[in-house]
Amino acid sequence: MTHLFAAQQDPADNLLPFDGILNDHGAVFAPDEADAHLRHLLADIPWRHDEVVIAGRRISTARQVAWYGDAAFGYTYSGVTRTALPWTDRLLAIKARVEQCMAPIRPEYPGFRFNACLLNLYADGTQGMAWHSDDEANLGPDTVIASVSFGATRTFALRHKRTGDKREMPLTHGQLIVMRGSTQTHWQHAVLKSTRIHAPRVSLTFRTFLA
Ligand SMILES: O=C(O)CCC(=O)C(=O)O
Repeated sequence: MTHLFAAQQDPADNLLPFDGILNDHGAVFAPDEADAHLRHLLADIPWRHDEVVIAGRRISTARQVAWYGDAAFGYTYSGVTRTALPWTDRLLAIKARVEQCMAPIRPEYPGFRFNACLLNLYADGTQGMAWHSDDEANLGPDTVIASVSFGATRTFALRHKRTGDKREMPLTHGQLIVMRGSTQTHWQHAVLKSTRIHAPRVSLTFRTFLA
């Protein structure tokens, strides 16, 4: 297993060996700012258990989610459609910081902006996210996904669909990573479970929705 980094990375570095781009911006929120975001997100977001359809049966996940966007988009994955809630001021402020951090890659994406965000709440390490790619048609090809973490450090893993190559990295309080290029076509990602983690983590995954 290759660990992606031990020390702070240059956000311009690509942490994937091939077939995609993963940039690590490190902690882009100061600890007190990140603490305030975590506290308010835990209290104010109308968290709901996610639902997936497996073998024709609708199953509720342990993890909770919320889906926000510019418009009441319907977002369908794992056989279930969710309708976006309107942005809150806090989410817009976090989004603005993320977009500001991504300024160096803007020239590669003329007119680019995020218009939606899927939030995930993991109450503790017993809750994770299974291997998947964010390759739904309404995200388009070579989609850009920015992921911000608040709360407990969790291990984020990537696995190449053909070669099985794996990468793992800890995602810490206030950290921003960006997946782009052909990452969603060639790699799956997951949030690994651990019985040693007893605190919550919230992730915000900003996306550009085409419909
Ligand atoms: O919580 C995370 O960091 C990953 C979330 C994720 O994989 C997703 O929303 O598709």
